[in-house]
Amino acid sequence: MLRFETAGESHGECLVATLTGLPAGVPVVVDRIDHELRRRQQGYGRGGRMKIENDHAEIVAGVRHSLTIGAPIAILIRNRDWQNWSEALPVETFPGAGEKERKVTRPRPGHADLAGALKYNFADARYILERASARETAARVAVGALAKAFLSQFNIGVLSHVVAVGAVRLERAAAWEELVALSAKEETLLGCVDAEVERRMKETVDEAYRTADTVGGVFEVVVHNVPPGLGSHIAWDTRLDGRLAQAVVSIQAVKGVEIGDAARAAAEFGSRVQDTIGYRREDRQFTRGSNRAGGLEGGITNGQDIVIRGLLKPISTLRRPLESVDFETRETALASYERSDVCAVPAAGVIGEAMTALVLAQAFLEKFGGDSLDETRRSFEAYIRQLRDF
Ligand code: EPS
Repeated sequence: MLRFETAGESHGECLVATLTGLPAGVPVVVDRIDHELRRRQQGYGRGGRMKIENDHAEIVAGVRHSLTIGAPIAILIRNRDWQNWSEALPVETFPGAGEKERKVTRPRPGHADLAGALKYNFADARYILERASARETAARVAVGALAKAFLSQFNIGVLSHVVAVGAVRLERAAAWEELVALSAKEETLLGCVDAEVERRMKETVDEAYRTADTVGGVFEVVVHNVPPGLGSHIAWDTRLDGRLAQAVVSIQAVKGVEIGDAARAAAEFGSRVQDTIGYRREDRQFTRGSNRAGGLEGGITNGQDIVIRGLLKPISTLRRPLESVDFETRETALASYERSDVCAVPAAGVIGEAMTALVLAQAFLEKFGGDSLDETRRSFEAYIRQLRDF
């Protein structure tokens, strides 16, 4: 069973991730992981923190001579900002530590501050926001890059693009090749495949900057070349659509998930939303008239691209803060503000890719198993023969 965990506070020493269950023999290139980390740091609207950090994956276990060895993989990503926080967030307290604390006593509406402080019984939301912060997603992207490396051995690709920033939307489908070109770019603006729409998205972010506000949006993750038969209809928790939805909605600030054309389909008659079935005799392949189902039927991949969207609310840390209550005085007060991102939709897309790749690699290993990549490949190839002979 493939599983991962992360640890680390936003302004602590580092982030840590472990990934357990990847077969032995998967090629790992640290530069590829760093490329994904760099993609996550980018996008127009990112805040001052991204000028401090330059994320790099330090693999400290589970990979030797550029191959996984079947053991748990552990990755560290150091926080450069830690040097500014070592006295505010020490592991062991020290005389005078109280004066160095950077308390957050005016919880931000929309952040985990208040709910977390109540739950963990802290009179200061600092420890809550340190862990709730989207900084944690750097660790997810690092292990997600390993899941992608594994899936790429089977020619499966996972990429994303931005389909909306605020009210500005991309109104056409994006081709896989466009996503490939987007992901290879050294600089990301807003991660949209259409330059004109991206320009209008930028205007929306500029408006948020001007008005000291923030803006959300929608990203779309596409999984290309996925075989039919991953996930299963047999139980609620084996359905891959549900598992992917959980993975995407677990990303900080994501409040909604859409698979395929779900929102449009809900407003249409049934005859207009299904994907008709055809057959091509020359290569003995079933074909589909469209992909409104987003590659999933009955919680099983159907061989079409998986298409899953994450709906991001605007980031809750506002330069023009909203009304809150001070924990100490219980008086009305404006919420805390230090600094923040104004828009993080492209970054969320990269995180969505990582989460999707991790869940998909898990479903893939459930079906094909294998302690070594060769063993997984044998089982995969036998299944592909079964499909051909169906
Ligand atoms: C975040 C607040 C900001 C973001 C951070 C998420 O950090 P800071 O408080 O240090 O300015 O930059 O995201 C990252 C650090 C990152 O790597 O994505 C929050 O409160 O969620």
